[in-house]
Amino acid sequence: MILPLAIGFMILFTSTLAFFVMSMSYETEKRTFHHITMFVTGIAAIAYLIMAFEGGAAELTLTDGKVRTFFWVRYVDWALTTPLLLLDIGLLANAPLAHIAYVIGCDVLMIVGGLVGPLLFAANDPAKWLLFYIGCFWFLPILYAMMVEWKTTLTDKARPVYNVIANGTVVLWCAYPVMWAMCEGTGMLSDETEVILYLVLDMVAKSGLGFILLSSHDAITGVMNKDA
Ligand code: RET
Repeated sequence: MILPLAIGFMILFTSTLAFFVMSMSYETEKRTFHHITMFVTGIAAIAYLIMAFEGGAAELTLTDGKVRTFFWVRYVDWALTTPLLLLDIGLLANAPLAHIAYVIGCDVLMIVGGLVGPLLFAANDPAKWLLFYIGCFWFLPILYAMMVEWKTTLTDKARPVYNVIANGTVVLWCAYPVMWAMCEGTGMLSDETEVILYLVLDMVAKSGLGFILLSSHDAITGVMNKDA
């Protein structure tokens, strides 16, 4: 269990440093995307380090008596980092800040829905699943923003990289509620499998898409120049 979590920490921490170095080739006022993306991987690196030390976890007994390790610190990580990821994507799309803020609000409700169920009602299926469905409900406006609304405000320069990042994010993010259902929900997957699958998802969603975004010089400078 410790090894994959330590690997996660190392990848995320190295990505954070790499994003910082990449930011140096831009003028200070054009480093917004670098800073946001660095905070995402920086926060997640701390969460992985905590998990590697077996912190931020609780032993939960599900309805059928199965005992699982629930890493609630993941949700603290997500509550901070998914808003930042949406800020990255929304800014890339040139979406109005008020609309990005609305989507972030939905995102926080989504994460809270996933967190409080297992934490407070591990052995109370109706309560746990109801909170999960509420979380899923708040996921819908997020998907709609990325797949429809934000495509209308895009600039031509940002369009190719937006499509890669937004489509990638939609696909990856859809895997998280599925993971919730198979882990916290039903306990179908073992603790080890859960750690490894989340590792893969988190690395691609944060470090992988982060690298794609920050390597897209034209898109970044296009959006930043518009701001200036
Ligand atoms: C929960 C359960 C409630 C319903 C939904 C969920 C979605 C979670 C998502 C998490 C994304 C996390 C990321 C982490 C990056 O490393 C909270 C599991 C819809 C989309 C991108």
